[in-house]
Amino acid sequence: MSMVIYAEPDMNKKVKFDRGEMEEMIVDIYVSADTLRDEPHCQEGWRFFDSSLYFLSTEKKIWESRQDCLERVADLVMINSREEQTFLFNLHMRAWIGLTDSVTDGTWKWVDDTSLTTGYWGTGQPDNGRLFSWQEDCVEIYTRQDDLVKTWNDDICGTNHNWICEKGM
Ligand SMILES: [Ca+2]
Ligand SMILES: [Ca+2]
Repeated sequence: MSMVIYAEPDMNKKVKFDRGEMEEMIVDIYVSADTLRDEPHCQEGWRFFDSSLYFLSTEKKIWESRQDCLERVADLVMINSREEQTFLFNLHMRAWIGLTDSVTDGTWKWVDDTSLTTGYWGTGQPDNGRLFSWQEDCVEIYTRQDDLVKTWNDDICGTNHNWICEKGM
């Protein structure tokens, strides 16, 4: 049923299809849409941005919600660019991201074990819970700030938050 449409270099020349051809093309478009919908990467709950898929939880869990991501063949989100940070900021979620210094205090590592290069910390963060006596080793993105490049906070890993998983396409 597939067909090839050749574009004429002469833009003034109108391309004509008869009714049968048009109907066939319309069927083709619907079939393609169905095929796309059935692809695993278009499953419900995932959002697409710049060659990654993101799962936004509706539940809240401790940072080890990471397990949920691993079960989805993904991992907690790693924020690798300002564009990605902007995308996540615009979701207006407060959620765990895949960054922690639980191995060596003060050394921030992404879940794939790469070191943090550019962080989008909130003002005064990370503070390791400075005002209190606990350790804050896990990072959340939060939405109270207006400045989209100042939205991370280190928090206690045992706190319950939503979480965001990411997987590459
Ligand atoms: Ca990423
Ligand atoms: Ca903090």
